[in-house]
Amino acid sequence: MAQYTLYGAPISYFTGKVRAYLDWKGLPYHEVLATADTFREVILPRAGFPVIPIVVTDAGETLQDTTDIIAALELRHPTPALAPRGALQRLAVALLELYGDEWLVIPAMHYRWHHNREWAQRAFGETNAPTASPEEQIAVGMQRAGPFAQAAVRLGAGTPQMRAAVEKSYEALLAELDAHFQALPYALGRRPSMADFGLYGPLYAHQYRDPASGDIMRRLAPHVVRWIERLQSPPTVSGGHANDFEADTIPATLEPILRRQMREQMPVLADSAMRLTQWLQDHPGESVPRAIGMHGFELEGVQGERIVRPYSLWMMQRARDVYCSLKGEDRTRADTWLDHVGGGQFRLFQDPPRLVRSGLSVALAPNNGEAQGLMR
Ligand SMILES: N[C@@H](CCC(=O)N[C@@H](CS)C(=O)NCC(=O)O)C(=O)O
Repeated sequence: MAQYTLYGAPISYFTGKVRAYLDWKGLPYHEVLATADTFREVILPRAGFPVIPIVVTDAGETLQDTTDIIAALELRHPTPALAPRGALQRLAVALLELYGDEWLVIPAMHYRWHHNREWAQRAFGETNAPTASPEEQIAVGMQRAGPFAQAAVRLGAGTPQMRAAVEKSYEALLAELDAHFQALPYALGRRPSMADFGLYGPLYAHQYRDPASGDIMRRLAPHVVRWIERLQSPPTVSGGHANDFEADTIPATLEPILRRQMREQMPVLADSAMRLTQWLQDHPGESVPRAIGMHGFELEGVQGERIVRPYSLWMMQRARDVYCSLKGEDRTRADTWLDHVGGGQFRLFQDPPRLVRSGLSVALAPNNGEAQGLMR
């Protein structure tokens, strides 16, 4: 008897993240396809807005947002442990989840909508209207896929020069990931952590499963393919305590990946924080939209434009919380490691006011964090 119901779809980035997590944890669940009917009858009434995935528990609670879903399930099912205890590993995990969720969405959307568009439109139609005729599915798919296709451009992959830069960066990342997974089975070594599920989101549904992207991955990164398949048929994990993670070190082969994140994503987050802080001052009492205008960014030496996403700063806050909670020896080790991977901007990040998640955006935390003892 299933304890959880996952409403999602094979084509969905964030469904992939939660599905891989549920499979590895061995939690009892069944998956329901997010068709148009499912959206109308279940997702909209429960979540209040159209989004996948959501998880519904046997007790009827609705969980939304993959980071919050996994955190809630981890509290209920602490073993096998997903979170390492060591300071450096906790920091690396939070950073890689931020990277997977909020940065690798750029290549994921670019490749889907600029290299797999017709396939993706058909897949959207089949998901939305599984019983319709192929012609109807194409029409439905084109309509449903519209906003997602535009998102590739809004997230940054607009001009031909920037699209080439996105591909250059992604192919280099694939080479770095391939070297890592050639050396080690999982991100932190011998057992999966949240870093694996964070990276699996962008890399599975779009980059492994979409046909043209899957060809690229199989050609350039066979060890990444094997890691994806390993996460889909998880071995039983021995033990189950957080201290099963190896000593608190970060594998050297992860360093180029974190260095890439620091170089590419951190300047965007720093500018987003400045803009959100200003926006909050200029719009007192207003709810924060999913995008607050556009800003410039740089990738592989190319200048582009993208939306400013407040939600990314909530994910960043989680990583900053890990860092800011470190004391003494742990802080010193984290600083040394961050400097080593080019993380000066992360260390010195100018945090916006304390945030809480609100749907697909954020809101100011009550008392702006003071009540939560989070003053820095
Ligand atoms: N941060 C959210 C993102 C969820 C999300 O973006 N889901 C996509 C499908 S993979 C979606 O339904 N998007 C609807 C939209 O962006 O309006 C999470 O972690 O759950």
